[in-house]
Amino acid sequence: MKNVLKEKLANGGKPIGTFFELGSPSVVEALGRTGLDFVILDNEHGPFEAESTRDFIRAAENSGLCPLARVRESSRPAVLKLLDIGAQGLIIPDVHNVEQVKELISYAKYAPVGKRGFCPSRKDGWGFDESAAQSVAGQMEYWNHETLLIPQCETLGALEHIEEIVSLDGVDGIFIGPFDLSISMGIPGQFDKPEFQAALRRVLDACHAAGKFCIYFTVNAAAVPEGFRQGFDTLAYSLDASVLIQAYRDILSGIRAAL
Ligand code: 3PY
Ligand code: MG
Repeated sequence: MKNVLKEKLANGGKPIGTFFELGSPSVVEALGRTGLDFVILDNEHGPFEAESTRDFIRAAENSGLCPLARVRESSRPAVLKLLDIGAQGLIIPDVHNVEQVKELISYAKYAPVGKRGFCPSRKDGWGFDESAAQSVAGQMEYWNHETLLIPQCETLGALEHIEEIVSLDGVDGIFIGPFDLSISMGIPGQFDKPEFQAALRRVLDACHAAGKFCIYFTVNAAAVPEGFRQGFDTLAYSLDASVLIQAYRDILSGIRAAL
């Protein structure tokens, strides 16, 4: 399936996504009616695994949302399963060094970029989609192009080696995890600190110098337009559950104030 998010990023389309934790395909369908561009099916902090994630991917595809997934861990099965069921991009948490990213590329990208294992699977209609009509080598090139590998920068190790990480062939972009990055820097949640802002600038500049995109995460809606002004290519805003709670709280407090 063509990666619409990748196209929007290439055209400067300022895509906006959100994390999905609530674990029901109906929630994905509902998110598809909001104007969001992508959803991140969170296998790291969310309660579900690959088998349920497949149903969420199906719901995203049917609702016009690009399905990204965050892997539960940096392992070959964690990467392969989510790609083979049709995730159009993988976000990889807890990256600490360049070697780890090289391993991830070897799991996620077919040769010659990596060593991804090949098998007809849901992503290509088990060998019956248009993409599967071409040679095996053609399919390998197609999927390397259409599937995004996005390591997170959320540790001091990743930050210290960010220029080398983004220069690797097979890394499509970086996702900054502000909570874990600030914790790793010893300034938990202090996103306004100059050293945190300098770290964001470093990652952003490294990504753009290497021709890669940079995603920022925020739970503050006002920080989304600000993030685009700072130069981030796309932003992930909050989580489905948090937004639901906030929306009900706001509506109920308005109702109660009017009673
Ligand atoms: C972080 O802020 O650490 C994240 O990974 C966002 O989910
Ligand atoms: Mg994190």
